[in-house]
Amino acid sequence: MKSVFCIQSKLHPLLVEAIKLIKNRISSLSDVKSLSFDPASSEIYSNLNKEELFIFNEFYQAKGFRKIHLEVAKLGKSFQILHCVFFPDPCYELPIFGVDLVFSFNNISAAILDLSPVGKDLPLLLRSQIESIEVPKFKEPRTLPDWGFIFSPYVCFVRPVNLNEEKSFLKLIDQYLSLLCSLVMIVKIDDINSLDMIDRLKYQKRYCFNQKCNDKTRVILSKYFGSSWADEYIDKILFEC
Ligand code: BLA
Repeated sequence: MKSVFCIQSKLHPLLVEAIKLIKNRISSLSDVKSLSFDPASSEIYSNLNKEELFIFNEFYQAKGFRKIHLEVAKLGKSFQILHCVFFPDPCYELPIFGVDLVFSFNNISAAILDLSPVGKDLPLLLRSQIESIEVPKFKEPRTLPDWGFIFSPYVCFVRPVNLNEEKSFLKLIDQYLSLLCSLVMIVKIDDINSLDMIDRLKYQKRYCFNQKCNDKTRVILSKYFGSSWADEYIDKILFEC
């Protein structure tokens, strides 16, 4: 499989930087291995009215994570999207890391980042660590949709208005990932049949179920690839659980 780096010349520089920092964090994890996936869903190329469409997917597994998914999509001239989710191994007391960067006509229209709980709250230690991060004040915060109750109180959902804010958002991605990567080394590992593990899996399913309620993702994918393809892609690739 080609790496997403091969297509970076076609991408917004901020997106390229985000990919780099996420990949650096992934390679810092223990026992990282690339998950092989059906090539038909790893690299998707298409054309619509002479507009080039592509979606690149990379999947990894590592100690503490059952699936790490990094996706970069370029849908014609209008949209560029970075989507990344670290789904934890439910035996580990770890949150779900998620980031979505949506560029519309070369401007970021949505930047969202969270460490989402897989229980009633985030673990206490993580909460105190996140609170020590200095979150910059973004000028255009955005309102979460109804299904956004799956996110933590520390979710950052903004439209960065200038380069400064774009850089601040990148820094925050790295800080959240840094916390997650240190946490994986010290958290408790529960037994595969433990009640805690079963409960965390239930929360992962709830996370995926609610992410699937994001009509904006469905609308965009349907516009370019048709609605049944979009539904299947959302179910099987983006939020399979
Ligand atoms: C919003 N997601 C969006 C939007 C688009 C996409 C077009 C609207 C942008 C805007 O309102 O300005 C599209 N996102 C995609 C597509 C993919 C994608 C096509 O990932 C993949 C191919 N979404 C996630 C993850 C999170 C997430 C992991 O995939 C959170 C960590 C959140 N995206 C999210 C939220 C919105 C959004 C909360 C705003 C939804 C709304 O305002 O209704």
